[in-house]
Formats: sequence, structure tokens, C-alpha cells
Amino acid sequence: AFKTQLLDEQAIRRALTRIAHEIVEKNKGIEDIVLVGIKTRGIHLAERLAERISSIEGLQIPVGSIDITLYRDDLNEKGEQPQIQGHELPVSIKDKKVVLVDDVLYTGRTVRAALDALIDLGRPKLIQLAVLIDRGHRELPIRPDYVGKNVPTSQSEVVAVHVKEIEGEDKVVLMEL
Ligand code: 3GP
Ligand code: 5GP
Ligand code: MG
Repeated sequence: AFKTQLLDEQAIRRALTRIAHEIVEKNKGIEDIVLVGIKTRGIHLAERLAERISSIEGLQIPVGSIDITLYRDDLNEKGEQPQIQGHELPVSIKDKKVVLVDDVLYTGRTVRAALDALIDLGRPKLIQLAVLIDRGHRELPIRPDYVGKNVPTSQSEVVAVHVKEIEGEDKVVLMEL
């Protein structure tokens, strides 16, 4: 059931623009940066960040993707195993600065699986994490470098992220299961 709207289209646009600037600032430019989106919505967010970074810096940056599926019967049930289904990286990530992008950060298990996979693929110089929503409840020592919005949630709430590319509309809403 719908509870409240967390972000509208304009708020999402502003958050992504801010994060794009933060990525450029923190890394003192975009040399060696590769964005890697995590499965569905993280990929769309990574593509949007890459567009903004390109317009800020006047250079294209590579965008890859990684597909990680958590096996859990119930979305509200935690503790299942993340599994890497595949990845598409346009360039080698060896010695690159990789910025992982996901829509929502929750337990951190998906990000941990992504870190394992990226490190196996070739030792990056560093890996940073960008998320649109951090909803808390971490089960691993993982924290994001860039956050659109921190949203304290209960375990029975879920964050629905709608993106134009999939739902035809940009918005983030809090739902109660
Ligand atoms: P995403 O692939 O765009 O991140 O796994 C498919 C979708 O299911 C995910 O979309 C995500 O929105 C949602 N999802 C996966 N795990 C959870 C979860 O633990 N809680 C909630 N609320 N949604 C989840
Ligand atoms: P994790 O628990 O590993 O941090 O999150 C598992 C996956 O489910 C990640 O891809 C994450 O983006 C997604 N996820 C976790 N909680 C939510 C949520 O409340 N809403 C949405 N849309 N995705 C979520
Ligand atoms: Mg996700």
C-alpha cells in the first residue's frame, strides 16, 4: 500500500545532477572513471549520470552493467544468496576507478556480490558506490559514497523506484507491504 512520495521527477533530476558533480569533484576529474550499473534500474541511473558527467566535463565516460539476482522467495525476507548472472563491461576495469550505481541500498549483500565480481574481473584502482536511496538495515560493513536521499525505513516498508525507461515516469515512493 502507498504511504508517501519520497522523490518526484524534479527531485530525482536534481539528486542525479548533484551526484554527477560530486563524482567529478571527489575524483578530481573523470580520468579512468567507469560507471557500472547494477541490474535493471541501476543501469538506467548509471546511464543518466554518465550523460550529466559528460556534459559537465565535455568527455564521454564508459558505462557497464552487472546483473546480480538475490534468491529470496519473499522480497521482505532477507538472507538469501546473491548470484552474478552476467556483466557487460565496455572497457577493462583494471586500474580504473569504478563507480557502482544502484537504485536502492538495503542489506548491502548485492553490493558485496558486485564487489567480488568486479575484483575477480581485474583489479580496479578503487571502487565507489552511488545509490539513489539508502534505506538502511545494512547487514555488512558497506556504505555509499554518493546518496540521493537517506530514507530511514522499517523492515516492512519498501521503496518503489519508477524510472521513465521502464515505468514511463520518474518517481520514488514509500510503500507498506
Ligand atoms: P531493480 O532490479 O531495478 O533493482 O529484483 C528485481 C526488483 O525487485 C528490483 O529492481 C527491486 O526494485 C526489487 N527488489 C529486489 N529486492 C528487493 C528487496 O529486498 N526489497 C524491495 N522492496 N524490493 C526489492
Ligand atoms: P540489498 O539488500 O542487497 O542491499 O538489496 C538487494 C537488491 O534489492 C538491490 O538491487 C536493491 O537495489 C534492491 N532493493 C532492496 N530494497 C529495496 C527497496 O526497498 N526498493 C527497491 N526498489 N529495491 C530494493
Ligand atoms: Mg536495485
